[in-house]
Amino acid sequence: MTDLTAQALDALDRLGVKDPFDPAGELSCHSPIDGSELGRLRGNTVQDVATIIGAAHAAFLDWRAVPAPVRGRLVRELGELLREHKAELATLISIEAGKITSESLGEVQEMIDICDLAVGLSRQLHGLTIATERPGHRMMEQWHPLGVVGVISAFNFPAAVWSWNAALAFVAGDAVVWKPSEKTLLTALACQSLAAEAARRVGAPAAITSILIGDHTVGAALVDDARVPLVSATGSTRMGKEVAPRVAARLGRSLLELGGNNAAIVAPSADLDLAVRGIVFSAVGTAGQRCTSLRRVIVHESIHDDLLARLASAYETLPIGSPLEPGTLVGPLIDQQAYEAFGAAVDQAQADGGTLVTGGQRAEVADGYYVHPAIIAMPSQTDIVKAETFAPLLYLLTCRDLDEAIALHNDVSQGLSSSIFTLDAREAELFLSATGSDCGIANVNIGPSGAEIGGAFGGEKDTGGGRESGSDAWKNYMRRTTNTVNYSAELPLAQGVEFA
Ligand code: UN1
Repeated sequence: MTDLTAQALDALDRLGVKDPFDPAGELSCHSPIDGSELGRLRGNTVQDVATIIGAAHAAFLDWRAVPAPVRGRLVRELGELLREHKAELATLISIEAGKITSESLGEVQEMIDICDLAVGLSRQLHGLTIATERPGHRMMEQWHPLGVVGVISAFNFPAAVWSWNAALAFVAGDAVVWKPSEKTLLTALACQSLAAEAARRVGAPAAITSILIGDHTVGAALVDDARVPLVSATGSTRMGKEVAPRVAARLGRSLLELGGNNAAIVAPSADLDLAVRGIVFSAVGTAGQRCTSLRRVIVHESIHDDLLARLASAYETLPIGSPLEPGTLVGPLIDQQAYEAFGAAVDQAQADGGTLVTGGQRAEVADGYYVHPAIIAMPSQTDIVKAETFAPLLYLLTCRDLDEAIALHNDVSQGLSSSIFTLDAREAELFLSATGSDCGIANVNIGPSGAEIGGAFGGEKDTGGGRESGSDAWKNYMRRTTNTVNYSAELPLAQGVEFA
């Protein structure tokens, strides 16, 4: 047994997952830290999916009748369990997803935060009262539980993305069936264990929370099941384009949070020290493997050289290594495929006329796929710049004015997150206006990544249009009814229709 396996098993044990491994299992769990196999798991079959969804649906039928503020207790328990087990869940995330400890702890904090938000929401799932044109009538709307929510999540936020969906779905009165990434199954088992324990503590039906362990065939069975009115999918645009038509074919709803190609515009007035810090965190954090990671900097020509020099020197001292070592800022890429995509993008950008300013090579750390984060100065926004490469690869583009910057900014297919560094209020407001950034998230003087859960999270165009987490995203997980009540003894018809 490797040291990482022992650590993972110890964390799992404390999270309530006892002896998960089965040497004969068909699914292999790896750590990107050293590429080693942690253990093997037996997956679910397509037949299992139908049974699990059936049980979830039956649980939903009971759960929807529990008053929402009482449902909130489940999420409060989940939040408490996450507080109690923050360190071991974070360790598991680091071992499986390769995130540095501080970011793994941050991910668990994000889960605690959404639980807090959901507890409060459980008393605020309110509809409108609307003026009616008919005397002696009242019109109002109510929000009712929706049903079984299918959640599909990616490796890079192996726990938080589930919690954004699950915490809201649980208070909304729904059951959740989760298909996690095959790359982060242990983290998923741990989250499921905590949710099951929270359900047990409050006496909620056990099957309101379940997971599907397996490959895309298991995911497809979830997507195609008519008992699942909402499929919330986070991952690549390619995955979203497969999921959305299948869900639409049975007239289900999808909530999509897909790829990003997030940029930062750096204007002449920018505070460059702040900009450099914001850019480095967003471009290099999570080894560039967030959907909100910064991939493009669009800098004004007058400060291009200065910014480039500062970024290059910041990049040259980045500590690359095991995410479990204190002080590391750049952990490994998730796997060989991610490494190859990084290398191919670095080569293509140079073939397109780009200049490799720093990084781009493999860093020799253990047996994992560690890389030196790259900056490439590009003469123009070529196809490779428009593609999302899930790695620490930052393209630098030059602009002559803000109009040109915004045009370049929006000239990609994705529309998740964006930012501008400027001290000029006019520029900042223009960027946030209807004619500015076309993304779901637009920031001023912070990078595009690291959003808090209070805001609606998601984006436009190839990002899929969904909004998760805060604001009124809870409405995705409920069904709206419009109710008109006649408390008079007359029957006036709307639109003045006479029918007698
Ligand atoms: C993702 O990468 O799928 O804004 C989510 C952020 C995080 C969430 C990222 N709060 O970077």
